[in-house]
Parts: sequence; C-alpha cells; structure tokens
Amino acid sequence: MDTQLARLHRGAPPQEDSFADNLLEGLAKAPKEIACKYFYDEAGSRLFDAICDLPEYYQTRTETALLARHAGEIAALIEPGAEIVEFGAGSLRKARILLDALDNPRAYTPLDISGDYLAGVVQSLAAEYPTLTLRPMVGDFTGPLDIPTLPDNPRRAGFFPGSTIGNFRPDTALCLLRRMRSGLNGGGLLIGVDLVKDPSRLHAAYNDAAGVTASFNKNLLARANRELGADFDLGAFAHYAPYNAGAQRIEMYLVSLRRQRVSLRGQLFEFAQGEPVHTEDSHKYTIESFREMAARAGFNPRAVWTDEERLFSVHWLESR
Ligand code: AVI
Repeated sequence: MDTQLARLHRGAPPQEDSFADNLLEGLAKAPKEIACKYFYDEAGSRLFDAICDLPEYYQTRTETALLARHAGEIAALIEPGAEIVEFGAGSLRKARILLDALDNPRAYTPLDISGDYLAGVVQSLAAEYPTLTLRPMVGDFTGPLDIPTLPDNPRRAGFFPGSTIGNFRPDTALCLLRRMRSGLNGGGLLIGVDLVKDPSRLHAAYNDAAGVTASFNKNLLARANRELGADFDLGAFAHYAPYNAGAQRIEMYLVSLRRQRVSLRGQLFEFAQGEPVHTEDSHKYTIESFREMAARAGFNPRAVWTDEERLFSVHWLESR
C-alpha cells in the first residue's frame, strides 16, 4: 500500500510565511481583509469541528444524513472500481460513508494543505480499508492539480463536501470547478452546496448562542499573536456576521471596538473605532443557480438530493 505524502504541486510556500504575507498585505488594504483559509490552524480546526456540532449549524448533520440516505444511489452513479479524489480537509465521517457504500473502490486520494491532517487520515483508514490504495497529497487544491494517474487508470470521482465551494466568490468558484473537472480526467464530482433560505436561519448559523463562531473568527487574531508575535487585543474586536440578501452570502468581519494600533512584524497598523476587517464570505445558492454554474464549468448536472426543509443540497455532476 502506498501511503507516502506526495506533493500536489511544486514550490508551495510554507504556510507560516503565507499567513504573515497575507496579513501584512490584507491589513494594509482599505477595506482591511484576511483570507479565510488561514482559519484552519490546529486551534481553528478544532473550533470548526465544534461549529459542525452546534444546534444552529444545520449544514454538517444535514449533509451527512443526505449522504447516508442516498449512499446506494450515489455508489451506482460513481460505478465500481473508482478512484475517489477528495478536495480539502473533509470530515472522515463523510468519506467513510462514501467509501463504505462504493463497490470495490480502487483508491482514495485526499488533497490537503496540512500534512499532519493527511497523516492522521492515513493512520485511521489504512487498517479499516486494507485493499484500498491511499494516496494522500499535500498541497493547495485551488492551485494546479497534478494528480498522477494510477497504472491501471481507474475512473476518477471527485468529492467536495461541506459547501466549501461557498467560501469562494462565484467567479473564482467557477474557475475552481473547471480546474477540478480537468483534474478528474473525465470523472464526475459529488459536491455539497448550502442553499439560500430564511435569512434568520442563516444568521443564527453564523451567530451561535455559545459564541463558538465568534471564537473561530477571532482565532485569526490569536493565531497572529501566537505565530507572528502580533499584539492584537482580542477583547477589542467583535465578531460580526450579517447576511447580505442581495449577494446571497453571509459576510464575516472582525470589527475594531475602539481606535487602536496593532504591531505586526515591525509594522504598525491603525484601526479606527468601528472599522471592519473582512474575514470570510459564505455564498448560498439555489439548486438551479448552482446547476447553472456547474454547467458553465463543463459539467452535466445529473442528480441532486436535498432534505425536506431544503436546507442543503448534494449534487452529482458528470463531466461533459
Ligand atoms: C467551511 N465553510 C463551508 C464554513 C461555512 O459555513 O462557510 C466555514 C464557517 N464559517 C463560519 N462558520 C463556518
């Protein structure tokens, strides 16, 4: 069994430097911003797991239930002997539902920026799926996808759960879907997409009563303090996550509660009272608007599954 951590592409910069660069650049902009991919250090990933269990955050349990309920149909569409390529640090629970339902899957190829995460994936799956080839690949799946083909060239199927597609702007999401399509060599894509719904339901999901999402958001500042020696006062920033109904997205910000100055890597950054730092967008789609985007990316949207309340959707897209 090949369980080495291969690199998805060459020349990826170490993440610590990228975070520093992104922060120095983003805080110098007007309006200020920090890229949402930096949420996920160890503490941030733990907070995200806690978000997934929140009563207000319907997404994870709804998608997991959809995958379990329709696993047989999904397996029939993917066909026997497929190589499953998972984009990003998915939850192993969802990957297991898929792998368990599939007929004789040939290989599981998870792509992730975190080598530690991938090493954990390999450790937990190797014993459970002794006949499955595990091909973890370290790298940023939003970059070029150089996934070597296996000698017997099995049909590929992509797996992109969790509505992570919503964290990209629609034009970037379209490019990403196109790139995934070409990386899948003619195979299909199983993708989870959060749906447009009652704004109060969306608002609650990103403004939970226990304040876990607020801690997740502020972890960006805590991480800058930990890793880069910044001196952010976490109590002087507020989590703010409104739903922008016109753009059909949740927007996340850290808002400075007072006029303040923060030092980072020898530079000083001024914050006005009430000044926002944009940290994330989470776009919501209708089933139709997502299928339209998938078609523009070169997919043939084939099957879609949703729950009774139409909170979340799982799509099977075939390559054209
Ligand atoms: C990972 N992603 C799909 C989550 C979302 O809902 O956009 C990240 C998140 N941000 C706040 N809560 C969860």
